[in-house]
Amino acid sequence: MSLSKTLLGCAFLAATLHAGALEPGWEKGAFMEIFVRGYQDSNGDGVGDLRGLTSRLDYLKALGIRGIWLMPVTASSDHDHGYAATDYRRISPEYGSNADMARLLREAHKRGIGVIMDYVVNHSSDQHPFFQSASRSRKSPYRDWYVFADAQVAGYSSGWQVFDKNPWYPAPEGEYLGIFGKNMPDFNWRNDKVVDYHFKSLRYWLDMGLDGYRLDAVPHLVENNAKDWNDQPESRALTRRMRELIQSYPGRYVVCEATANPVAYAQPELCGSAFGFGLQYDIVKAAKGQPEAVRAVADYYTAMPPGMATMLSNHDGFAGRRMWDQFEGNEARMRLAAASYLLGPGTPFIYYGEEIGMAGSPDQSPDDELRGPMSWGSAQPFSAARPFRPYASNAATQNAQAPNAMLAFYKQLIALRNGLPAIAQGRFEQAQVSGLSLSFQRRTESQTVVVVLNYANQAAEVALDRLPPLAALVSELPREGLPLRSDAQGRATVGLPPLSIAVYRLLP
Ligand SMILES: [Ca+2]
Ligand SMILES: [Ca+2]
Repeated sequence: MSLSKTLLGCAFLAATLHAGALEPGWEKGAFMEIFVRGYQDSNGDGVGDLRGLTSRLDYLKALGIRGIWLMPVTASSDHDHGYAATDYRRISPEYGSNADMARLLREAHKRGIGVIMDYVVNHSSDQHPFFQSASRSRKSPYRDWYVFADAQVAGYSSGWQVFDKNPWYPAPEGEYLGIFGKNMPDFNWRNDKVVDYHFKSLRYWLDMGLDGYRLDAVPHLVENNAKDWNDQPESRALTRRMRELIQSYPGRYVVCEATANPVAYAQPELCGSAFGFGLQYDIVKAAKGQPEAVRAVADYYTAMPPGMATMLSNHDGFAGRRMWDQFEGNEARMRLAAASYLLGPGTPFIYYGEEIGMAGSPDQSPDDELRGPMSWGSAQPFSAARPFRPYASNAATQNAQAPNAMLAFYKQLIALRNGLPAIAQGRFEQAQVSGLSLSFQRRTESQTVVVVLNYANQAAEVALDRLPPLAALVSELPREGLPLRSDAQGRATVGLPPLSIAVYRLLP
């Protein structure tokens, strides 16, 4: 009795401390997706780590970041991206200790920054002790934790094609399912012991003060047969249960990777948030001056649920190369791409280094070029040693230390998001597309902001005809911009220089 009282007291204290740690609505601020291996090395081994990241929190705070998504940080066998997990409750020794994680959380909270962690739900590493046991013997207590063909009807494993591959692999005993490859065997989520194990692991980090999760590849949790393997009802039901567990803790945020159907997974009753894969291609095309893509961006924002997570690129090659490489260093067009999502609805995720115009690592595979060491500059570099992967090809000129116009612009955009509730939390309304210009309004009950983007390489006169009549608007971007007034019909015209952005706030 006294023990359970004590535990209750601890849980209450932890919840109280956490509830005060972050402002309500923090999850609508800008996030930074961080590959810890590539962020900051603290001990001179050429590999980034949690202490290194903690030492860079002031940089993130100064940038205006409100949330961090850590790519997997628990022990893994790949010694790179971390998605081949060998332990769900222990920080990878290369990155530090669980105590280092607790310290990162405390220090981030002091700066008003929440931290979410990648959680790899569908599979473990083939080196995970559970799978090592399961694969060696049909009598292993962990045999039913994974998906083996011998537990299914005869012929179950024939005729599968997943991502152009047969996902079944031979084990010392029998055949197992590995949707993402031989080294990442799928868990059997129909086994209650697996559910219980992962739910306890999720709680482990939440109890430490973690602010939520990015749940990896959730449409792949449960497969039914060779045809019905993607986005099955059972996978949705499990995703929903995980989201409910996580949000039984106050103030937590969950975002899902659900490439099968991001809009469905972003609904509040399912995951609540999901990455809007596809939008980033249209934003890049719009910023390169393709008119049909400008319309596509407007249509996407008009239709999407407010919980969508947006981005320009991430750690995966399929989502696209780093912005610098896609735009070949054209900073004006990169600024337009940045404004197209940082001033939009949803939760924007900046991929680390994007804010300084960091290029990819040279001579690497499409995935690896995206995961290079952060270009901090030569005064306080990523590492005193040779880094685990080559520095970005433009690290000498484009870094966080050199005078950097991109960084200054990102700070401006994020400051607008942090300072104007209509941008962070407001509805997306009154989108108007004309050629290569896009305007839209962001609105809460008490604030209206008008965003105007000129994607054309020439000056534009943009007509706004859906404003309140006789309204006064002040320029928020550029700061020195002239005020604007709508006529009795709610119309106004804005002159924009080539490849530029204007933001106005309606005076109440
Ligand atoms: Ca290190
Ligand atoms: Ca699966």
